[in-house]
Parts: sequence; C-alpha cells; structure tokens
Amino acid sequence: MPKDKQIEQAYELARQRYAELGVDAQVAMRILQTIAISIHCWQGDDLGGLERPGAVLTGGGIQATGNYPGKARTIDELQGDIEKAVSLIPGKHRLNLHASYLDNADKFVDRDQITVKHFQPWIDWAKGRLAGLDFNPTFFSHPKALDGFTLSHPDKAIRQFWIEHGRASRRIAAEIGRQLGSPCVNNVWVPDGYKDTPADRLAPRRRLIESLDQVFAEKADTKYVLDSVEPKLFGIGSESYVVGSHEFYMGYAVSRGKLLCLDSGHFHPTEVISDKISSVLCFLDRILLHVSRPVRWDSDHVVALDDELFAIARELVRGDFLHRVHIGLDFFDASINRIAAWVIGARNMLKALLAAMLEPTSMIQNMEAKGDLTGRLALMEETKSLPFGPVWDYYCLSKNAPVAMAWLDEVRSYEQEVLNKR
Ligand code: RNT
Ligand code: ZN
Repeated sequence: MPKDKQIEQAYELARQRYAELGVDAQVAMRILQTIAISIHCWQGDDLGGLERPGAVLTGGGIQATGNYPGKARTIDELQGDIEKAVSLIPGKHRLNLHASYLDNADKFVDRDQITVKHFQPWIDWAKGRLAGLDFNPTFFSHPKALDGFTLSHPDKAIRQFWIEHGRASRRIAAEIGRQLGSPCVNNVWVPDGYKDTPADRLAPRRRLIESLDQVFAEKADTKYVLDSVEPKLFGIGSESYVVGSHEFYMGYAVSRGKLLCLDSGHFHPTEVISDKISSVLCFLDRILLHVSRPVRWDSDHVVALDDELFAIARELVRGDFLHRVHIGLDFFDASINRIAAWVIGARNMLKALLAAMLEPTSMIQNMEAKGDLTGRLALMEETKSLPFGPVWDYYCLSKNAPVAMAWLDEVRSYEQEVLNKR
C-alpha cells in the first residue's frame, strides 16, 4: 500500500476512536495550525551571535556544550539553516532573535548603538516566510557584563549603558512588530547575580527596578511590541543569588503590566512550570514560555516529548490559554546536528499540543466537577494510550511536512551538502 494511503487509513481509525470520546480530530488540527512557535535563533550557532566573527560566549552563565561541525557563521548561513529547519516543521512559525544577531556589515556596533537598520535584513527575510519575529536584548557576552552585573550594576555608567541597550532593543522590537504586522515579544533576561552569598540582597534589586522602569519608560504600542521579563533561580557564576528571581519579576510584571517569561529550566528541579501557568495567568494578561529541558539543572537540553511537556501543553489547552501564551523554545545543544535539534524540539512541542487538543477535556473536567475522581483518573489514564501518533502523521502529511523520521534524511543530506563544507 502506498505510504500516504496507509497514513490516511491509520488516521481514519484514530479519528473514529477520538470521536467516540466526543473529540473532533479535525478541529484539533485546525487549531494546531494557528499556533506559531517562536523558534530561537541561538540554537543555530551555540549563542555566538554575529557581533564579532568567531566570538565565544563569555559570561552570563549560559553555555552551549559540544563541538558538532557545521555551525552557522554568518547571517546567510544562519538564515539558510533556519529555512531548512522550518521546512521540516509543520505549520507557520516565528523566529526569536537576540540583539547580538545584528547585521553590522562587518563594522562593530556596540549594544547601545543598535537600530532597526541592523535588523532590516532579518525583517525582509522573515516577510512572507515566517509568522513573525520576536526579540531579546543581549545582556551577556560583552566586556561590560563580565563581572556578572548589567542593569543592576553598582556603577551608574555601566547601568546606563545597559539601559540604553534595553531601550534600543525595545525600539527595534516595536519596529519589527510594525513592519511585520504582528506584535514582537521583547524579552528581557539579565544574568545579574553573585557566585557567593551576598551581604545585601536588596540594593541590586532596587537598582534593577529602577533600570527596568527606564528601559520601559518610552510609550510603546502593544500592537507592535510586548514587553516581557524572565526570572531565574540560579546560573553558572550566580549560584548563590540572582537579582531577577521569580518573586522579583512576578511582582514587577504584575505591578507594571508586563509579560512574565516562564522558562522550564529556571526553577528548583522538582518545580514545574506547568503548575505555574494557571497561577500567573490569574494576575497577568499574557505570558511567554521558554520551553526547555533541564537535566538536573538549567542545562538547556533539546525539548523532549516528556511528561512535563505534555503537562505544559495540557495546561494551555485545558485553561483555554492559547491566545494568552506566547510559546518560545530555549535550548542550545552543540553536540548534535543543530538543525536536527531545532526540528526535534519544535516538532515535540507541536506533538504535545496536538495530544492535549485531542484529550477529552470536557469529559474529564465534568467528572471532576461532579466529584467523580475515580472516573477522572480512569479516563486520564486511558487517554494516554489513545492513538495521537496517526493524527500527528496525518497532520504532517496535510501540511506538506515530512512524516515520521523522513525529516532526518533531509537533515542528513543538508549536512553533507552544506554543513560539512563550512
Ligand atoms: C538564560 C535564559 C535566557 C537565554 C536566552 C539566550 O538562562 O533562559 O532566556 O537562554 O536569552
Ligand atoms: Zn530562557
């Protein structure tokens, strides 16, 4: 039997199984295709950026490990790699850029001097190709960030430099959003913190509030730019104290009406962001997710289709939060083919969302509402072995994306023809 026919038949059987539980697989796929995942550019070059050719990441406590050959070194190479990756992911998605990925025409431009013209090549390239661009000021990998402090730095001049960078980035993000006709999420993460126990936990936090207020002081239209702030528990070199902790940014986001970014690697190992989404959305209009996979710590492994990923997706669907949550990916693995890393992570995110959409949610929630906790457990467990795989395959087929492992063949030939020649 031809492969496509087989996929269609398997889908038809799966569709019927779901229909028996009152779930319409077609509706699930229709909703899935409206979701744009923000794919992070920094998986393509191990966070190197395009500011200084051949730059190695210093500071900031984030580090890609591994030396798989073929990483992107120029904007053209990176764009080519991203084009390859998105062609293997069903649906239309976004790209998440860091300010350090500017096009400076081979002339160094410092972070406080960047303008939209340095990102125009990205904007022009994204038009028609992607669902939008998101943005991040880069508060790491810079001589003025080497001692681990940026927006909360005790030195006023250094603080001011980073405030200017934050403002410049926000203006760029707004212009990106305007030109692409889709709001650009501008996410602020700073590495600020101490390796060892601080004597004063308060002063840096007060300085951070002041700096952030200055970064966000200019009026900005939420039609074009959405401000987001990202907390963290600890980092390499900030093991004892992080200025921008969860409580800090929760308070900041609530009091200033900003988005909060929940990164799945930024909490204690037994804490999960799936349980935080419904809490923070009681107090915030919108949030950003940095979906990652922390292995023992904030290790930024490629997103796997694990329990927590399913749980995150279920929360978004069960709570009807999809229109209030911006889904971004955040991992960097340099030990495997970087394009494969993107494809695996993004496809997993979509698979988890599809599985969540195929869950007989109202049936389970009705049981709970009636106090039928036995039924709730029984149906939740039954749901786990329902055939969502054939629906996923069919979805890929209908979106002209490779089915099952077929994407890997394409990555392997791209590796041979393009990556290995770098
Ligand atoms: C760092 C944060 C942050 C970065 C990116 C590159 O721990 O997760 O989001 O990963 O800005
Ligand atoms: Zn993150």
